[in-house]
Amino acid sequence: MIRMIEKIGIILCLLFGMINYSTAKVEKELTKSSLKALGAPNNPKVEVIWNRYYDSKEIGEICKRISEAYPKLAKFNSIGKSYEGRDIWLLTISNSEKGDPDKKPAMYIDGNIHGNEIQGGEVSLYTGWYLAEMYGHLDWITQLVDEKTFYIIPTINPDGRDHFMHDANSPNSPRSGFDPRDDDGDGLIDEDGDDDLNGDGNITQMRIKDPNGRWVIDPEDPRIMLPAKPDQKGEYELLWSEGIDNDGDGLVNEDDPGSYDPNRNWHWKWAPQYVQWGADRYPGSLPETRAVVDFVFKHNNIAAFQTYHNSGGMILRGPGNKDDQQTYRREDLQVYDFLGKLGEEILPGYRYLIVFKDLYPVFGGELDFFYGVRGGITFSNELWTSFDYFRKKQDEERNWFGSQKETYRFDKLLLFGEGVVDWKPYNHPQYGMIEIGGIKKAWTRTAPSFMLEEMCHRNMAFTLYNAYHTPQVSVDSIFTKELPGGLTEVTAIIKNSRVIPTHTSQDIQNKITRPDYVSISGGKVLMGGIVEDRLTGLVKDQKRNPEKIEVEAIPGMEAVFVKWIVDGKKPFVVNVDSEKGGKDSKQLK
Ligand SMILES: [Ca+2]
Ligand SMILES: [Ca+2]
Ligand SMILES: [Ca+2]
Ligand SMILES: [Ca+2]
Ligand SMILES: [Zn+2]
Repeated sequence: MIRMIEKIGIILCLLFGMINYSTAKVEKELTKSSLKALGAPNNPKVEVIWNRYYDSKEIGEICKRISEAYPKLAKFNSIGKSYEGRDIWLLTISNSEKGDPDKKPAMYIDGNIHGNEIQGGEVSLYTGWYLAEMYGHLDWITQLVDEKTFYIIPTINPDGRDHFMHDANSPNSPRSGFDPRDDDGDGLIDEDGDDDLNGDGNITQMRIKDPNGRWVIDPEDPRIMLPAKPDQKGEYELLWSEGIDNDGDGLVNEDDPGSYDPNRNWHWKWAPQYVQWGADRYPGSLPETRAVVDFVFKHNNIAAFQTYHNSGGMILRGPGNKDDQQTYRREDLQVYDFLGKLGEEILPGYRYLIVFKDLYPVFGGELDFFYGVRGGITFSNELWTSFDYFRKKQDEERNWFGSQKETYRFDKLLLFGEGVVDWKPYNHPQYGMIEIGGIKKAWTRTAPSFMLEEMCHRNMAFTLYNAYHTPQVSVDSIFTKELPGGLTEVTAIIKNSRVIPTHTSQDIQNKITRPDYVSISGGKVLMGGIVEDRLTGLVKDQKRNPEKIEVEAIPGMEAVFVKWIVDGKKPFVVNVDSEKGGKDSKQLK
């Protein structure tokens, strides 16, 4: 066969004189002689370089390539448009030949809600790619893609992402989307953002020599500015972010594009702008928020949610504010703790934390929305941590300036200075002679290339276990007992073989998704109900429609017993149908 192809190749070469026969041959030889490293597909159908960052158009193209290479496993579409009209791409991964993906227990994954926090996009995309490529090669992955559905939205802020990548920015800008807002209330919109004065594609810092300033140069690394000690004479004043006063109001960079916080715009414990900066006008005021809200409301099968931010090495759960603590009940906290601790093991240097207690209060956050309104187990990972610099644990001694030293040290020892712009003089129209320099856009919050793939893989592994532990219902077994008068007592054991219940306690309390249904067919059902006490056999009768028993929830790793009195004999078929836990049926012949 190969000979044949070679012959055809040679003939084509002769015919057209332009077929690159030798390249094809070299690739084949390389694949044969190389040793497959574990943890990645050997010969991926879709080649993607995982040590770089992609803009929203490229993300769409990669999703498209995956869906074209694996039509059975991957679907690609847009859930809506951003303010500036970019598509919000969705990659759905599930084996569509093993059931409707929208009816299987599902895991939702998104990234990059904050415009500058881009690497969640790559982690999400890598997850979709890995699942499709490894399907059929690893049993555990194959089963996961057969049983579950992954809804993957690599960026829910494509405007912020693309502006971060293509425009001059600092590592911290833009956090916002690009729906214009008048930040300073002067009647002009987005009139004075940062300015890339030295044209290097980065918004760094400005400093000015000032004998009364309170900043000095670090004697160990002249690129670092340190605050003067209480008894030390200062040398410089810091003027913060690079720019000029564009509108002549005396203030520099006071009205950036957008300037709201997309992660404060959600319909759970939302608070207005004067309580929570960035909340914007009302929950769901942003088109990107609305697109995601509409999507998740149409997908009751989502049992677990994951969102990606940067940075800090955290596996965060809610609540976002302390007044919301009673929402997280004991039953759900057991699930959170189990998965959160698993995450700490998979992600060295990451800590499992609670937003309001360990970070800061958040009102109207996306994570609280997914748990509060949709009842799904939800985590947010803060990707990239200073632990990754030299794999040293955080301690009390390493304050902000301590870790700043490590940031520069890592840059010096491993990036060879690529992450920092050296201070250089600049003649500023408002300030006169100043100096510009500091951290580049692509350093401190995003991983350098050689660490990006590991970040993708480890974070993906965490979400794969979360997806694995979304509820999975089955009709475990059916027993019958013949009763006088041609009646039969049928008992079915309905199991959930995973850690997440079919309804979290938040879901039950707020009746978010319908009950699970356990139904029987074959014979006329006279009575039926859930067995409340397995020892005594006490049954709670369901008066209406006893052939379709409503079950509030099947807890994680537990079973529910359902009993019927049926006028008739075998065969019987028992079905279980759970919105978040999937479906199963069994026949007793
Ligand atoms: Ca303004
Ligand atoms: Ca610059
Ligand atoms: Ca101004
Ligand atoms: Ca400006
Ligand atoms: Zn963030």
